[in-house]
Amino acid sequence: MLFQPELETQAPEERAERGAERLRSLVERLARSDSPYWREKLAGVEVGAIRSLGDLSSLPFSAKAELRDTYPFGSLAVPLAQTVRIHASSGTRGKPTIVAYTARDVEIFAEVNARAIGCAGGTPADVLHVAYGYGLFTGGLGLHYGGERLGATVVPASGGNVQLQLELLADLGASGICCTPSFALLLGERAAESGLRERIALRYGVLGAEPWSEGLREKIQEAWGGGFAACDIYGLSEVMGPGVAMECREGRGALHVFDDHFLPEIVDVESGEPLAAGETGELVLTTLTKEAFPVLRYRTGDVTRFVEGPCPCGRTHRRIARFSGRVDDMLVIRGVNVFPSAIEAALLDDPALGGQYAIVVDRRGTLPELEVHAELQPGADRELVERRLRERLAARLRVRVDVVLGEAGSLPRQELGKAKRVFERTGERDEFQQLLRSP
Ligand code: DLL
Repeated sequence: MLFQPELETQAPEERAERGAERLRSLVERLARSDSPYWREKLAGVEVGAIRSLGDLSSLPFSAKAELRDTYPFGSLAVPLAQTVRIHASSGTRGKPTIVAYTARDVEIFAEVNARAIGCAGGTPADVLHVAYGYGLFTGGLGLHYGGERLGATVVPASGGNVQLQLELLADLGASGICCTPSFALLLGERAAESGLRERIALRYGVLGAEPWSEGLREKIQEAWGGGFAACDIYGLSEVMGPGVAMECREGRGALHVFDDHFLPEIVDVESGEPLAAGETGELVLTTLTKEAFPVLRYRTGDVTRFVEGPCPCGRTHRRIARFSGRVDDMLVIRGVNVFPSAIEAALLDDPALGGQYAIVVDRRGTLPELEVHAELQPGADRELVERRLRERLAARLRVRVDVVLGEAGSLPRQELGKAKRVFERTGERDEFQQLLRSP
């Protein structure tokens, strides 16, 4: 369902014209703001020289480290009294970044998430179960406001408490669920075990906040049955939260970037130079309409490419491919670059394996070694699957990988937050063993 049909199907040239006006007014606003961060960054930038979106590449980048250095409010572009809400990035890579919203920002946050839920097939008649964490994390409240804005009946379930969540999904008749893909799979597994699966009639999932492969999508869709569409939602706190880009159920494989609000570029990771259409690089985002906490050419660290051509859903937003990882997630194993997402894809291509896995980087020797833990489906031949997986991983990654297969259900499940898949093992500390030992 299109929540804002005129805006979502607007001719790209018209949107670009409006975008250039918005960009000009953003730069003007930031250069005049009270924030020394913005005044310094924009010193020497001539606002009059910004005539079209093509001029974007002449503007300076902003980076996560700068936002962290100006903690908490150094890059705030309005007086704090004009803001109505605070969120924070999850802080898994250091100190959290504080982000703030004006009332207008909260309105747009809700609008883009209403669009996103519509992309997955959501309607105002739905009961929508939101199982992203509520709190400083943007996921819960972002999709909550989006669901309400769409007119759905929102159930603010938040994370954890799997049994209660399953009962609510069944009793309240939810058609849509918003949560991380790993939690969608966990709920699906437990629904089957507890016998509640038959009483749950989910049609779609708005799944994101962590990378996930096509293989995991298949597992989730299998767990929830034929009619369930698992759709990918992308976003980040520094730019807004969820609702920056969303996959529609008609054109799966690519995400619509809501580019009337968030302007995407893809640049070379090393040089920062814009890449040609179709080339893979780092996604850079500029917020065109945000008031409190705008970003200019923000280096997201997320790796993707533009996907050209019209989408069958009729939306005209620029599309990007699903994410292959983060610039800083890349493991370097004996000189070879390995993205955890490539390991996930290789694992989930094997029908004899479940959707849970863990990657251990063993750094006890001179050179790091990779160890992959996964779960064998009941009845599968362990030796055969182990050998098959070892060979597939070696062929695809070009490094040797140790494979350890356990029974279905033997790996720890995470009920809160983003799935942690990569664990470090050093002489002093073994994160994976610690996890296995924790209750
Ligand atoms: O994860 C916002 C969000 C909430 C998105 C709910 C989607 C759903 P942060 O905690 O700031 O914000 O983390 C942002 O998570 O830079 C990506 O590396 C990663 N990420 C988010 N969505 C996806 C996705 C929220 N669909 C960081 N695929 C981003 C891959 C994703 N990675």
